[in-house]
Amino acid sequence: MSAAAAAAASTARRAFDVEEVRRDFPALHQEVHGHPLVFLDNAASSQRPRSVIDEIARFDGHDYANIHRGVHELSQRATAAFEGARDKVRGFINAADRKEIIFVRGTTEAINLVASSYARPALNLGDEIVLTTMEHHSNIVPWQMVCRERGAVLRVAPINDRGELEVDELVSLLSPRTKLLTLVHVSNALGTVNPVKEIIAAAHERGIRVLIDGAQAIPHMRVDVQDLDADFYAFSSHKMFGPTGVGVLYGKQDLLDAMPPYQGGGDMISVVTFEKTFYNSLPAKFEAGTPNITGVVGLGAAIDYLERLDWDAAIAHERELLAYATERISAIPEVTIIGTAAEKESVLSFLIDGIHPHDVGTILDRNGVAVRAGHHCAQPVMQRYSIPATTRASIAFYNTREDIDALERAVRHTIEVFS
Ligand code: C6P
Repeated sequence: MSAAAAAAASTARRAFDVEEVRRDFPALHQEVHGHPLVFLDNAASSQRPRSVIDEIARFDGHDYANIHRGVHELSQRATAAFEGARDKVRGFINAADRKEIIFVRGTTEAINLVASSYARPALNLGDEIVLTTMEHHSNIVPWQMVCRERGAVLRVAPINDRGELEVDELVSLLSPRTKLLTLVHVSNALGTVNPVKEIIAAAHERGIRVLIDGAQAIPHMRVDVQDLDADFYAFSSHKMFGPTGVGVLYGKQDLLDAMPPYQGGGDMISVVTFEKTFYNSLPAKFEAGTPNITGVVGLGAAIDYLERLDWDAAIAHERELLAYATERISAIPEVTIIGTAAEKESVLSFLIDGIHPHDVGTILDRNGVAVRAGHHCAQPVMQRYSIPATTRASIAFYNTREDIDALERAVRHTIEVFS
């Protein structure tokens, strides 16, 4: 981008004003059980701004048709919107080429794609895949499945009591038997931010490729896949203010080119005969069948929204809120915070003495405060702490100090109810 274009883009970006930002999110302005909604379940799915909701309605009402197939006007408009979203994703994560952006259903499918098309052909008896204790089930089970099939094994890097990865121990697990290292960028259960750039460099020194589960990182930091030098990076639209049912696998072009297709079907072929089929080039090779066209267009609209935000200010606001929430909630004597890493984003997981997290979540809900209670699809994290579950408040840039105050009041009320 030229200096003049960069200056124009930065002036076009809005200064961060949380009250103004909140006006963009219609779902935030409602009462739940007679209380103003306090939405602190953003790590599960974030709310969508009006611009995303409107763009989906406009596209569906005006430009919708199947893509890549039609010679007619609507199909061409829909194809342009779909492929335009790919360009937006490329720019958003600074991928080198639009061919490196594969649209999938979400982080889960992105990881399954790599397990199936990258790991399965590479794994032999006794080979290893290295991951960490703090992975989401989506970044455990696909590897278990493919390891079982190929006679390979998982090696698991430990975390310390604060919920930080033991990086030296992880690096010591990397060996000539390691066929892939896969780890989460930001833990959904603990909020820990892993030093992925440093870890990727250590893996690359040993010739090992790395997949990063970026589901919880992408809404909270600027991710630059080239700067990280990630080989694969997976994320979901619905955690970054876009619609559900769509996500992205970023992969380096040479790796994706060398991988076999994940699924067979329409769009991923160039020539089909009963004797032999020739596959399409990237990215179509990995996008068999009619995709979630509207979802991809909605993701593009979410990126447009995020590109207009003042990210530095939004991130600073979120960090300030997390620090405030940590201070307020940890000051309650009955509360224990699970996950106290030095580098954290967005997530406050906690226990209240003698009260099951599901009961906490239910009473918080009665007070208008939406949180998640459970194992957060990260049972090995719960096993690490010998607990069944936590209550998890997760912050987005549209939350406020008043939201945290309401959370604190609701937590104190919960303790009173049970005392
Ligand atoms: N975590 C949560 O409440 P999908 O469902 O495919 O969009 O994302 C799966 C996934 C993978 N990795 C991480 C780190 C995640 O946090 C998630 C989804 C949600 O924490 C739902 S379980």
